[in-house]
Amino acid sequence: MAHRFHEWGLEKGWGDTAGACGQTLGFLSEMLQAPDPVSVDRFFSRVPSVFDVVIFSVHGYFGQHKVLGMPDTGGQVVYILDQVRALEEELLQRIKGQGLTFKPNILVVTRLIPEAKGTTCNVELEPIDKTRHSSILRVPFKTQDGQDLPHWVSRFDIYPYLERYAQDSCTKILHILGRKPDLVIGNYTDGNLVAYLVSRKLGVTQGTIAHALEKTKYEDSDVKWREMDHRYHFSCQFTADMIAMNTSDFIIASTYQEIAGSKDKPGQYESHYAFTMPGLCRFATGISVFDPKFNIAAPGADQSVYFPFTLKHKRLMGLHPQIEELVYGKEENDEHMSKPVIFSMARLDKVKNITGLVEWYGQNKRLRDLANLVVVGGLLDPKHSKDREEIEEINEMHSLINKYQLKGQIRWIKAQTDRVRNGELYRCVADTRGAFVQPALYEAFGLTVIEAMNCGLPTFATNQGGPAEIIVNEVSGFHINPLDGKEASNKIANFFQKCNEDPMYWNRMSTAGLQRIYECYTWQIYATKVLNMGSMYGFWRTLDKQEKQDKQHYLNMFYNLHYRKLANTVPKVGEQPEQATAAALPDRSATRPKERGTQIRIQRTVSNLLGPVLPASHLSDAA
Ligand code: UDP
Ligand code: LCN
Repeated sequence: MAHRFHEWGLEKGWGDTAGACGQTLGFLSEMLQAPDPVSVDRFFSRVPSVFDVVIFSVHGYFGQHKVLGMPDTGGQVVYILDQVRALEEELLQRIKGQGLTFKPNILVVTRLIPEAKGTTCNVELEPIDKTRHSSILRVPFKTQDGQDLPHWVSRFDIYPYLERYAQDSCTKILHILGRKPDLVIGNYTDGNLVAYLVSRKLGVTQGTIAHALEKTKYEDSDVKWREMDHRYHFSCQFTADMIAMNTSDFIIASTYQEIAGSKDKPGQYESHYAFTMPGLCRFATGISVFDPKFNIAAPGADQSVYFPFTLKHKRLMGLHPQIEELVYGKEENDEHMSKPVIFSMARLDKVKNITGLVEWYGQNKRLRDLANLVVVGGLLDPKHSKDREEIEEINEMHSLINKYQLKGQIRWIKAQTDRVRNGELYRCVADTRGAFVQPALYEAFGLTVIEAMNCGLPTFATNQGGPAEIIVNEVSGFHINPLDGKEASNKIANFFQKCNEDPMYWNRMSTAGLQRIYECYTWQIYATKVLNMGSMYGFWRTLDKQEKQDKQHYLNMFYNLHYRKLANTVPKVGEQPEQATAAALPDRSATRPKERGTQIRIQRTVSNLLGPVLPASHLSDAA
C-alpha cells in the first residue's frame, strides 16, 4: 500500500489503516471541490505538518511547583503547562492516526533565573510532569558584560534583554531539537516578540497568544503613555505588541471579547487598530480584527486537579486539617465556622481588585452578617515584596482591614503555590455552600473563574473582560460590575439570602456552572483547535509568500529603527537609561506636573509602609 502511494507521488502520513487513508483522501477531494471552513479544517486536521513545537513564555518565575502567586507569575504558567499536556496528547494521537512513528517534541522556553527563590527556575532543562516528550528550557538574560543576570526582572522592564535572549534561545533550541521547529508560539508581549525574532530567523510558522494585553488594563494608557512610561514602559510594550501581532501567522484568543470587545468596551485587539502615543507615533491601521488570522481557542482547567466537590471518592481528605487551619486559623470559633465562605484568589496586582472586594465587604453589613470572606493573594508584609504594585496593595489591605474592623470576619492568606491543595481549597469552600468572587477591574480571561466552576463553586465574576463571556449571567453564575461595589456586594448578599430561603438554589447554580464548563472550556477542545491552526496557517504561509514578505520587510524596519531605540531607553537593572538613546523619547517637559503627582504617590506609599499593621491572627502566612 505504502509502495503504491509512493508511486503516485504521495508520501507517508495519510493514515494508519487503509480506511483512514481513504478517508483522508476523501477529505482532500471534498475540500478541493467545495472549500468551506468545515472541509478545510477537517482536511488540515489530518495533515502531518506539526511535530516539534516551541512555546516562548519569558517573564515571571516559570516552573511547575511553588511559583504561582510570585511576581508576574499567574495564569500564563498554568495555561502553558496545561496546554503542553493537551497538545502532546493530541499530537501523539494524530501521529499515530497518520500512520507515522515520529516522536513529537514540545519545548517551553523561559528565562533562567539564578536567584530562583526556592523554585527550579535556575535549572536549564526540566521535563514537564505528566508528559513524555515535553520540557522546559531555561535561557538566562545576559548583562552588558556577558554575565548571567541573577535576579527576577519585572515584566515591564524586560525589553532591553530580549534581542540577545532570542539569539541565545535560538541556538539552544536548534541544539536540543537537532532541527528547526515546525511551529513557534509566543505568549504575552515578551514571548511574542521573541517568537517573532526566532521565527524570522528560522523561517517557521509563528503563532501569538497575548493572555492579557496591557493596553486596555490602564485607562488612556496610549494617550498618557508619557506619564506612565517610567513605570510601565508602554511605549516599548505597545510597539512590541504591534510588531508581533502583525508578523504572526495566526493569533489565538481565549474569548471573542478579547478580539472585538463588547457593546460598551473595545476588545483588547480592537484597541490596537488605531491609536496614538502623542509625540511618539500614531498607528492608523495597527491590526484589523477582521483579519482572518484571528481565532478563538478557550483554555480549560486541569480536571484531575479541579473536579467537583461532590466526587467524594476523589476528595483529598488528608489535606482538610491544613485547609481548615488556613481558612479559620488556629483559634476556631463556632460562629465564624458556621457561615458560608466568600472566596477569592489572585495575584495582588491593582487590576485584580482584591482590595476592592475587601472594601465592598467592609461596607456591606448585610453581607458581613451572611458570610465570611477569605482571600488568597500576595505577601502579607510589604518588606518581603519587591513588586511595586504588590507593595501598594499589601499596605492597602492592612489599612482596609483596620478601617472596617474586619477582625473575625476575614482571613487573608498569602499566595498559595500548591495547585493540588488549592483545588481542594475551592471544594472546601463549596462544602460551606460558599461562593467564589473574581472582582477584577479587568480580566483578560480568568482561569480562577473556570477552576472554581469546575469545582462546583457558584461564581461571581467581573463583567469587564473574559469572565463576562465564560459565565452566562444568572444562568451559570453572576456578573458583577467592579466599578459599582455597592451593587456588586448587594448581588452577592442577595444570593446568600436566596440560598437561605431556598437551599436548592445553591445546588442549581453549582450544577449550571459545571455544565457550562463541560460544554465550552476544556483543554481537549483547545488542543484540537490549536494544532489545526498550526497546520492550516503553516500551509497558508507558503501560498501568501510575496505579500507576506513585503509586510515583513516593513515590520523588520520598524523593529530596527523604532523598537530598538525604545528598548534601549528602559533602564537595565542597576543602570541608568542610556544618555544617547534617551533622546529617542521626545521632550518630557510637557509632563512635569504629572511627575510631581508621581512623587506625591511615592511619598504616600512610604507613609503607608510605616503605618500600623494588623494583629497576626487575621493573616495566614502558611505556605
Ligand atoms: N494562583 C495560585 N495561587 C495564588 C494565586 C493564583 O495558584 O496565590 C493560580 C490560580 O489558581 C490560577 C492562576 O494562578 O490558576 C491565575 O490565573 P488567572 O487567569 O486567574 O489570573 P492571572 O494571574 O493569569 O492574571
Ligand atoms: C493572564 C491573565 O491576566 C488572565 O486573565 C488569563 O486567564 C491568563 O493569563 C491565562 O490566559
